[in-house]
Amino acid sequence: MNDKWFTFMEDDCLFLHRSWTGFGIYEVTFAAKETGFLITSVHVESDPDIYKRDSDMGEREQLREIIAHVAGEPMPPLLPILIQSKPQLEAVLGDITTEKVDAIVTAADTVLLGGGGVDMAIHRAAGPELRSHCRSLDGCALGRAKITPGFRLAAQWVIHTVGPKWQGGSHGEPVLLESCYRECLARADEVGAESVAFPAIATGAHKYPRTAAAKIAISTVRKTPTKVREVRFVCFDVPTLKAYQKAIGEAK
Ligand code: AR6
Repeated sequence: MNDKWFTFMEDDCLFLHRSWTGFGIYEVTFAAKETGFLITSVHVESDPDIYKRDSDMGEREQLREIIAHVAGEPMPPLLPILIQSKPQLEAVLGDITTEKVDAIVTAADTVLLGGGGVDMAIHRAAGPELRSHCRSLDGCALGRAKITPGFRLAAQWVIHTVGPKWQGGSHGEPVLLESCYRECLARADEVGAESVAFPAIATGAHKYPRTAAAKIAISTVRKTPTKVREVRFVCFDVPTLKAYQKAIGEAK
């Protein structure tokens, strides 16, 4: 610890927190190489209320200095660093079909042909081309995600994911729900979508308790490496919105 940074390691990850506020700013992961260690990823807090970001180059230099300070020795000058920011998170009340983001997520079933709830609303708004396109996808497994164009939607893409049915919580539901969020971010990264809107996956017909589902949504999006910069949780009712706002507040 020095006057600006409190640093600690957990497994292969170095955490750099601000000494005064305690806010986590950097998470740096390392991989062992024959000649030492290589930084494989760097996550930077991008909420401007917590940390005003420098340019990526400035950040790279700053990190090099901090890590050199922690390690007690200078870093090699051409160390490759992949800078990734954590996405900004917000929860809003609304209808996801009207969201002006790069990609919206739908809570689908395994055949991907537009069931009820948010999936039906998205299929209606996207037009029949979406169903025709989905027919060629050969469905989607539980906990996975597939991506299609948004057709008549404002969003360019629709990410279709299949959430778990709530069966009391001991049938793998949390792991499957977490997988839905990770898979959706992976699909978004594959097409370069930088803003993504999620509904409260599995909390409708599938009856996943909203508080538990919101916690998984927030924690998974915060810890998953992604190039997505903005994640909006679009809640259809006030209790769901409150659950998401609370989960976002607790995760800070
Ligand atoms: N915008 C935002 N959220 C919405 C909207 C909307 N337009 N409409 C509903 N929600 P659900 P699930 C919310 O049932 O639980 C379907 O039949 C809703 O209030 O759509 O994952 C599929 O075909 C709830 O908070 O999805 C599957 O078979 C959330 O979206 C099955 O239901 C999810 O509710 C999936 O069940």
